[in-house]
Amino acid sequence: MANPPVPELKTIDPAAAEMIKRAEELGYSTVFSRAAKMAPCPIGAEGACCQMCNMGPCRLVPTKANPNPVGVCGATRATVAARNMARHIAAGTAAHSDHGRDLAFTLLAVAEDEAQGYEIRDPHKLRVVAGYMGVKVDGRTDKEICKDVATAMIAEFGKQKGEVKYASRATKKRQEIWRQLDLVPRGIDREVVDTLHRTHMGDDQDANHILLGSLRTSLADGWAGAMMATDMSDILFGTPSPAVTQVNLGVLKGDEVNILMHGHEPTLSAMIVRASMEPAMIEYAKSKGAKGINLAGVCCTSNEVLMRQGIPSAGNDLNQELALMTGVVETMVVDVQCIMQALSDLATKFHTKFVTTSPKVMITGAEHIEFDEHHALDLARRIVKDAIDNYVNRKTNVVQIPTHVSDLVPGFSHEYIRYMMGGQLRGSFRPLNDAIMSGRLRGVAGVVGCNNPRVTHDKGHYDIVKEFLKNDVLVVQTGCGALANAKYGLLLGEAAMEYCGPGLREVCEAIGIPPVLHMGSCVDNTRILTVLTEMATEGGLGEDISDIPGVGIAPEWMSEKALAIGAYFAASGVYVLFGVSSPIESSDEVVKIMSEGWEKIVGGKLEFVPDDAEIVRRSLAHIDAKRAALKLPPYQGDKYGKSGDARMNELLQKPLKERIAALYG
Ligand code: MSK
Repeated sequence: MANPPVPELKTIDPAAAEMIKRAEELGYSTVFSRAAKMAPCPIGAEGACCQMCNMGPCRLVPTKANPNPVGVCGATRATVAARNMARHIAAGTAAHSDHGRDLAFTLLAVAEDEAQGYEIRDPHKLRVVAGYMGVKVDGRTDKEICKDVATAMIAEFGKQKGEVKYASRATKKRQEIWRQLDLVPRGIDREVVDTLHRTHMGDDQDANHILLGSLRTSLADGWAGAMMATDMSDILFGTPSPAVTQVNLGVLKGDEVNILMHGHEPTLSAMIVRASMEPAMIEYAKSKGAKGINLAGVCCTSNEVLMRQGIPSAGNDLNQELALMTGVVETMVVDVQCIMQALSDLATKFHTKFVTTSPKVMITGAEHIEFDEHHALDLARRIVKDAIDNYVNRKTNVVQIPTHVSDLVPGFSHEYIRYMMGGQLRGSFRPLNDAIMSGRLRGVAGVVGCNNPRVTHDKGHYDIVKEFLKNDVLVVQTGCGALANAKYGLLLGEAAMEYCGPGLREVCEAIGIPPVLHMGSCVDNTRILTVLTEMATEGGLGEDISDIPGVGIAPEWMSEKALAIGAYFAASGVYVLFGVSSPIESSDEVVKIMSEGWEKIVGGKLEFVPDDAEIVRRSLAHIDAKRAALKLPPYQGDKYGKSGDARMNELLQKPLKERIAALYG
């Protein structure tokens, strides 16, 4: 099936709808209008276009006369679809992991006292990570440990032989499965190169073998590059714990200097937060007539500063242009990934400065202020000061800020989840496992990933998660999916009362958590792997991630990083479902390999299912099948009746005598 056309209803986000309408009135294009104009190439969309060499590109479209077309070199539809998929996974792995590499160099600069503005914010985590990396801690200073950890992390990228160190964090059973299949990554860069090499013209032509190679490459992301990136961010900027903040376009302020931070990396954004809070900078903003400096994020840079510094978010991926359309953004500063090129032109329609900062990312028309971890605070001060200077250029006649904002509680790191179930001394995953074993929770789901204008903005995230809550499935979210449901109040404790089944509601009330836990940016999907591993080792739910009644969903995926994430979750034993459309639709053989084939060998699989209701149906069927395999009682939605709080509210309406009778019989 080719990519679906743009849906009639472009978004369920009222703020986004208001700004899409405004763009239409002003005659400005957005991702929504461009998607409507540009039909997807049906051949590329289903993975049937081969561009690996200059004898093509070959379009492998079956006809009556030729039902099994091959390329000029003889490549089959299966080979072409598998090669395309493998290259996507390699690109996604490269992007996430390179983010980790940059953090490793910042960590090293901190250890050598050469990183202006940065410090070790979580020395406890540094010591935990040192343990994973085989770095000695006894009798050593934080800086000494930090230097060895950073050096060991950097070495993981260029390692040629052996196994990446973080693979040992998986369950014993998982490690055995990987070793038997030769799936343990040797070094991060080596696996990316391996996939790029084997998919070059004239190399690997067995679809199954190509895809097996791509699984190892994806594991270099999930169990190395991205997992290390998460840990290093925690060491440098603090391990997240819950905070209250806000999301949606209404976080922008009409009377303050607005700076939007967009992309993925926490390094420069953390310094911008610091610079914007300096009293001299605030005074400078006031001297220009602004009431203050207002920071907001977009996409995953937003998730990074949202969960650590409580900086509000202007929204997810498809909100990026709409935020500029408010006319109040003095500067939009971007780093890497998910940054639309259209922003550059759109910024010129307003007074907005559009600033690129990564040595890897320049965009025509943007001002480039290159990030350097040695002088990051000075660079951040320059960016903030330039934004303040730009405040006087704001065209007040084009200002329109939607009023919509929602509260959310982000910041559920796996460390905090463990802590909230027993405190500092008795923290464990036992209560969570017990809740699944008793049937209070039917299972768990990770609903993650992007937005995509080929489907209604945020709708897949919202509809699927609400169904899970109704069915007593505890949900964790990252990336743009988390920001989507934050807009609709699902990342708040109150959501438990409104949407959850009785078992889930009871668990949320007992622990004091929302039923949807924000676990970070898209790099932080690795936190979910850690939670699943801890659940598997806690006991009662089998001995590996593949035994747990759980699923992973990306309802509105669009990036190659999403495919890398989907592949490493499948390789870790998770049933993964992607929405929108299938990039392997052209080959039944490849569809079967990534579903039944992968399930047989690694216990997890990756399927593309465009219908949200079908995603929920397959997910719940899988969760129930896993419960049965563990010999747990079958899930019964009405078994737990009313939760404590709901029952108390009802009882409080009754006369005292009736209340006592109801409670004590
Ligand atoms: S930002 S990769 S659109 S989640 Fe991480 Fe959002 Fe997807 Fe980019």
